Amino acid sequence: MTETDNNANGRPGGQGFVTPPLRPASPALLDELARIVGARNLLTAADDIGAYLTDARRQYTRTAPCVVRPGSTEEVAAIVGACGRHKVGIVPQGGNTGLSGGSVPIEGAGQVVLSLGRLNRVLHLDPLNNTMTVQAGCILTQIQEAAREAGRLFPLSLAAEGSCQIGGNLSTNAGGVNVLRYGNAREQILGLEVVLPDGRVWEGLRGLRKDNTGYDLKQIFVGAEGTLGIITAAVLRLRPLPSARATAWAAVATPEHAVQWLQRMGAQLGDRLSAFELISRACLDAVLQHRPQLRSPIEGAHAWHVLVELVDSTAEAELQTLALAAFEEALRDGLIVDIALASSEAQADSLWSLRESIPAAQFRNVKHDVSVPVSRVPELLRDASDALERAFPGVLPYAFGHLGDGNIHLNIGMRDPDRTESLIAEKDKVNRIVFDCVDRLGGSISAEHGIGQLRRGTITDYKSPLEIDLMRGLKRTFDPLGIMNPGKVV
Ligand code: 2HG
Ligand code: ZN
Repeated sequence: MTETDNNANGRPGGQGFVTPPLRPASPALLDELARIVGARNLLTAADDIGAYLTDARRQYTRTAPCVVRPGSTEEVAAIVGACGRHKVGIVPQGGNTGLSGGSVPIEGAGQVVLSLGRLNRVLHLDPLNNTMTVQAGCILTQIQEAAREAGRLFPLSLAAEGSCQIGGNLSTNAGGVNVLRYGNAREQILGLEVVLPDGRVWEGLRGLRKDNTGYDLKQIFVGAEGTLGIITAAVLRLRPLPSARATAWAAVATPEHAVQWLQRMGAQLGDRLSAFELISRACLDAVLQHRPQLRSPIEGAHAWHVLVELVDSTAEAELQTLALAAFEEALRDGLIVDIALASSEAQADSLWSLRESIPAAQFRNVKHDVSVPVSRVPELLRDASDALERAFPGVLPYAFGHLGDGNIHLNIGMRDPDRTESLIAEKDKVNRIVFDCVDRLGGSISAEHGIGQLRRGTITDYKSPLEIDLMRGLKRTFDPLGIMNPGKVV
């Protein structure tokens, strides 16, 4: 099944989930929306709404009758109520940086895009409770900075942090580079405020670390990609701000060595380990070509690299000493071949810019965001590459990602770049090969990028009918009219 299997209402046809038909937004609904938010916050001109209708990866360029920009939770609730009465689908949107098309409409359904960008205030910071209450449209860097100013850390960190919004991060359960130490977006919240599909507001902005009073409702909305309701505010968990950081770039002979080194570092340094990113030679080469001003931190052509970061609340020198001892041991035992330890913040940042340039350096190919148990990552890399080479001789896998979480971005191009487009034309077959390997190893076909419209037709092949049934049951319970982000997830 592909994205084209979404019918005009975004309903999964013939799969046992029937919602009442939805309609395209009518002029009467647009009038109502303009009354709720004021005419200047209802965008309808093609030039004004274009940027909201193409996703970050430029996979989908859609049409929509309008983009509505509420300025308060009450306005969000009123919009949802109006769309419900008119039976019109709503597409909640944060920074529109998602990678699976969850934040842009499906084509031809006349859906209303609801942008949360004006809900951008930090509402409260409680340094003794280590919490911060924010509106959904706050940009991730704005939140990180507010936490830092209070001497705290908000640890969620990802490439799009300068433009993604916390509501979107939570709705997609974003991952990023610090999951190893701090967990996914899911682990960063204590409470939520959510506008439900019937227009009621669930006021769950609690700052409690213990609350054992039945189902954990907030977690149902995290990762639901706006299909069960719209997150309008959140109580975030803050952490102690580390005072020391050690960042290094290592060459390793094989992914097996990298996994063994990861385990060794975990045993030696515990949760000081905050990032452990695997980078294949193809990725590093692509970055050096794409950004010629950057340099490889290590001489020689090595097949695999690891960017490792440790943080602590001790003195910088103490952490550096611990790190050096661990790195020397790894070199002596042959777990790593070579290593460069950053000796300044600037050097650490330039190691990170190598890593962060990878997505742009290999933009056009067949992308996968998969996870398997950490122990099985080497098998995944080998099996998938072998199977792809058999089916498409001359493939070039760009493998990189969050090895510490078992999450690999396995993006497939061709050694001869002129043949990449013909591989992209066969992306369904490429996906199948990769996902079948992942499935055999007990993995997930979407580790951190969500389902959106990109993988909606695929999850039914890799989740059990029971899981799909339970997910559809939730959807029906929360959103019987099917107006919330139709055509996404389930
Ligand atoms: C990353 O880890 C992002 O850089 C993007 O998840 C991955 O572009 C990609 O494939
Ligand atoms: Zn990633």
